[in-house]
Amino acid sequence: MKIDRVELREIHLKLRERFEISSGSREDRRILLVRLESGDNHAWGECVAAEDPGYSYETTDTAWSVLTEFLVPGLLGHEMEDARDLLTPVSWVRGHPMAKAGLEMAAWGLEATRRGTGLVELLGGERGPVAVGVSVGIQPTDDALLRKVEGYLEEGYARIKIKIKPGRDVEMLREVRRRFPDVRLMADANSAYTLADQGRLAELDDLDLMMIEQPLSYDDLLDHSRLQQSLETPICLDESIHSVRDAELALELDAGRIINIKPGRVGGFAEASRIHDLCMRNGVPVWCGGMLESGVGRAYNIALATLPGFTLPGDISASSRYWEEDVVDPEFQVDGGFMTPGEGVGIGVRVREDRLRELTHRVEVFEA
Ligand code: OSB
Ligand code: MG
Repeated sequence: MKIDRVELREIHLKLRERFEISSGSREDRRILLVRLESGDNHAWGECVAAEDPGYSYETTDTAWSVLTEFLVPGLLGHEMEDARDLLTPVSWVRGHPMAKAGLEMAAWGLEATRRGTGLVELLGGERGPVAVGVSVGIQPTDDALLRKVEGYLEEGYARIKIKIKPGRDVEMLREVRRRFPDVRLMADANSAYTLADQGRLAELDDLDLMMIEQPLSYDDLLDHSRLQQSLETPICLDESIHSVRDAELALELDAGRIINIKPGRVGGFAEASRIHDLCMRNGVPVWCGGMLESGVGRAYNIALATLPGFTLPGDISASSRYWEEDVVDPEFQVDGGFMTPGEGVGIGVRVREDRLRELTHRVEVFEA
């Protein structure tokens, strides 16, 4: 399958509400979409880079730059065997996994389209409803947080993740636990702590959390390992894992006992499935994280989460949790805590190109 045409498109989508995490907050998303074309087939993919380098060094603009200067020119006209080898000609490009993943995942969508099948089948997942959770941003008050959690529980989410930072952590979570004694609860710190906070973090052990996600630095495994030895609550790694090698090192060091796999953070589906396989072999549970994606990115996340090692609910929430109106049809819905992957060929849902045009801020087209 030859890549005949690549289109990069930046769309702007406003979140229904501001999303705050320990490293900053966001309301207006600048999303980079990728459209690959081969013969009569095409598919859309999404690059998960954020607007600022607070989560990763990659941003919408760095991804745009690396894609236009190096990745797309390196792949255009390339005859790929299957989606897994799309990136082979540009394997010399170091880093930038988010930019690479946008292309790589679109290639899986394209491959599925060409074969007349879905992403789930192409990946080898099991078609059916997937248990999903929701990630709740830092709220101005504990009362506001309790109301938010209550609303999401009414919507049926199978697990609630709460963003924390120093000053908004143990007491706040204790309130949530008191009010909802049986709910599956976890916390995500987005690297807001250091080992000096070990005592404070150990207080979380009383709250029956499923895990604490990425408490320490984004590039640190050694301190996570030290912290894990003193905590009963499992640590889940997010920012620290960019490849199967990172995951191997993390498991070797016991730096975390759960891994959040975001395909957009690890360079795409091929690397994501390698991390999944490694974790399954080692009995380490994984779940699929999110990056406030549009429906395009969500289609890939929900498909990945049908693999058997994804035993914990992911951050794969309904379209309406993020947007007034999504860019795919049908929109993603959550019913009784479950989401079902789209039934269509390719990515499973139709991308509304008319709506994309309305939301577009820049486009660049490359032809072989
Ligand atoms: O740490 O998982 C994270 C969103 C943006 C950046 C980082 C994270 C998140 C989320 C939201 O937690 C997940 C989602 O619902 O997309
Ligand atoms: Mg996280």
